[in-house]
This record gives sequence, structure tokens and C-alpha cells, in this order.
Amino acid sequence: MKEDIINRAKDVLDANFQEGGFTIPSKGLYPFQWKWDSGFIAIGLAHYNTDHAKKEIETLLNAQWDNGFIPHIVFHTDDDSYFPGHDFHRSDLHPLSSKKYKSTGMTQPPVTGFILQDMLNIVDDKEDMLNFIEEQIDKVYDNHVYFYENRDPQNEGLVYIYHNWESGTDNSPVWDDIWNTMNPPEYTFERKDTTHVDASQRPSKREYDHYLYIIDIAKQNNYDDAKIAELSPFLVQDPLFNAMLIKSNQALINLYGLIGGNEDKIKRLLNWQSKSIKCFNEKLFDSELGAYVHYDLRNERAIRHITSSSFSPFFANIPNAERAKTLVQTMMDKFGGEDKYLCASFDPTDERFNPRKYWRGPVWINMNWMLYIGLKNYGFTNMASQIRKDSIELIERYGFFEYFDCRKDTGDEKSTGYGGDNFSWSAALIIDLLKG
Ligand code: 2M8
Repeated sequence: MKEDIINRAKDVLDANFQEGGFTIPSKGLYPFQWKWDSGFIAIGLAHYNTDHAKKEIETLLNAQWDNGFIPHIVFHTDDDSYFPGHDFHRSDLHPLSSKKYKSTGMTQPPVTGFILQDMLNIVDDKEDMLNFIEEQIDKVYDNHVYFYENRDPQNEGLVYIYHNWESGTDNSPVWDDIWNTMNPPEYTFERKDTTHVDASQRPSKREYDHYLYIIDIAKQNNYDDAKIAELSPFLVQDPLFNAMLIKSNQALINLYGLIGGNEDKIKRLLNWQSKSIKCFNEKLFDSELGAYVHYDLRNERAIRHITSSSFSPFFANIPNAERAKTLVQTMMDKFGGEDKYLCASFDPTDERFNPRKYWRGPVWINMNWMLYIGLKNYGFTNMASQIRKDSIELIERYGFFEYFDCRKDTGDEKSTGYGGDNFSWSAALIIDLLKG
């Protein structure tokens, strides 16, 4: 059974690998290279095709801008089956954007640092992988410099995102609080996603108006970070994004340690690290909810809802032992129970929860993978095993879908996985969970 899933997962990844040396997340729905997808995909590939794993990361990092920024989508081809495409995003407006690759002018969670370390841990030929890492690591370091120098206006050690697409958790109910502060124009455009996936599983047209409007403001200012910090109606300190940055900081410290030299960089990373972890714990933990929450920097208030991102600090070793216990209790009370698969992406007890709509409730394999590793490292073995078991069961039951209903019994005989099928990171991370 285990070998069968691994073989099927490899088939998914191989079918999604493109001539240009990158892997699309899902055929039809997502025809380009996405930043955090690439990272998760490289982990799966590292288990059986090191060349493709390296290529995946190299291709992504080749599209880096001269200011260290790494975009969220790299448009390697002129495929017009996705909206909004490169002609809407217009990365060329930024003076330091890549001249060679068209991309978006926004980013995604900074996973690449810890991915490099994971790749090293997975492969047999450590020397070869360490050589590769030595070639690439400064690009990832420069990306962290970019974040701390441009995305932290109050010098807190916490970076902001200026768009919900930067979070990776696109239509999370958390963003509803921000949409309530905005009134964007009605855009006229042709949705492409809903030709591949039922509209009930995707964001609404009105949500897309908000998404496009934020990009328009950034474009009017040529994607200038200082202007975005001043003007964007969306400016959020996201626990998931910052946890990924902290996890990647630590990986860079470890990897530079193995490579040798680079004392100045290690010193700078250590400084960011202690400041970031301290502020993360002081500012983003909500003791009444017993969980970490998002902070709306534009409107200077916490967004008090619990999501799977609320538990991502486990992955980056952020909570102390006492707080970790509180966090697990919250997860068990609200997200757990015999009738549910772990871990819903949004609090199932909240009225905004929707079990089948994208990031408003369904289970995502990348989040489960992170939570599994985090909980295991903290010694919450039962909870970690449950998440691993549930992830494998969902894939066995439904296939390599993009997301899943967390209810074990939906009362619907036709119940299935949701979103895109043959979804790359679901395949990649199941390989890692099964081999780990
Ligand atoms: C989803 O986001 C894209 C926009 O970036 C979309 O809906 O068109 C998200 O789930 C995101 O986290 C993911 O990276 C991307 C590709 O899988 O799809």
C-alpha cells in the first residue's frame, strides 16, 4: 500500500514537471511555477530524483530580482489559461525586477531556506547537495535581507505581507476583516479558475475585486515597497509567513555553519532570529484564544480568529513549553475529535467556517506536513501521528487533491477531494511523510 501511494505520487510529480525545469502545481488550474509550491515539491523530488529537485529550486531562484525579492509566480510561458497573468501583474514596472523572467510583483512564504536543509537531510550524496547549496544559499540570504530591510517598517523583527496571495492562504476568513475596511471598484475580467474547478470551491467575484485592487495600488507605485507600506489597504503580520521566515533563518544559520566562513551573515541571521522570535511571542499570541493570530498593521489591531496558521509556530520552534501545551489544547478542543480529520485550515467552531471552500476550512497537506514536524519536535507524539495518519488516509481515500473536507462523514455519498486534482505538493509531501 505504502509503495503504491509513493509510486502514484511520483507519477503525479513527473507528469507535472515541465521542460523549463520546474513543476506546475496542477494541470489546467495552475500552469506556472509558484514559489512555496516549488519548495514543497523539491522535498518530494529529493526522495527519488535529486536532479529535478535541484533544478526546481535553481529555476525559482533564477527569477530573483536584483533587490533580493523572489516573486510568487514565475510566468515561464505565455499560457493565457490563468488569470491574472503577467500582463496584469506587470513586474517590469519595478526597476529591479528580473529582465529575463516575467513574474508577479508579490511574494509567498519564505520556505526556500528550510527546504535546502531538508533536501540535504534527504539525499544520500551529501557532498553533491552541499555543493549545490553553496551555489544557491546567498540568494536565499539576500531574500531574507530584502524582507527585513523592506517589510518591517517599525523595525520589530516581524515582516508584513501586502496581499492575501502573499500569505498562501488566499481566501482565509481572516481576510474578511480587511475586506470590511475596503470598497474596491467592480472589475470586469474573465475568471479562468472556475472553468477548472466548481465556483463553490473557489473565492467569490467580489473577493477577486479586492485582490485586483490591491495589486492596482502597488502597480500605480511601481511596486515600490515604501509606497506600498504607506498606501496598501492590506498590510498584515501573518504568523505563518513569519514562522516560515524564522524556520528558514535557522536553516541558513545551520547551513552556513556546515559550509564554513560567512560569520557576518550568521551574526546578522542570529540577530534577526532573537528579535523576531521575541516579538512574535509578544505580539501575535492571543492568550484568551490560546493561539497565535494575525495582526492587521494597517488598522493596528489583532485579527482574532484561529486558523491552521495559528499552529505553524510549532514548526519554527517559537512557543515555549507552556505555551505549546496551550496551543495543543486549543487544537484538540476546536479542530480535533473522532469525527474529524486534522487539521482544518480554519476553526470549525467559527461561523465563518466552510468545509469545502478552499482556505475557509478544508484540510491542506502542506499545512499538515508542517504541523506534523512541529508537533513531533515538541514531543506531542500522539497528535503528530494523528496528523500524519489523517493525511495519508485522505490521500488513499480520495486521491492527490488540492484540499479535503475535514468531516469524516459528510453525509454525502459523492464526497471527494476538492480543488485541483493531481496536485503536486499533496503528492510531494505524502512521499516525505511516508518515507519519514
Ligand atoms: C493558490 O493561489 C493562487 C494564487 O497564488 C490562485 O488561487 O490562483 C493558493 O493555494 C496558493 O497557496 C498556492 O501557492 C497556489 C498554487 O498552488 O494556489
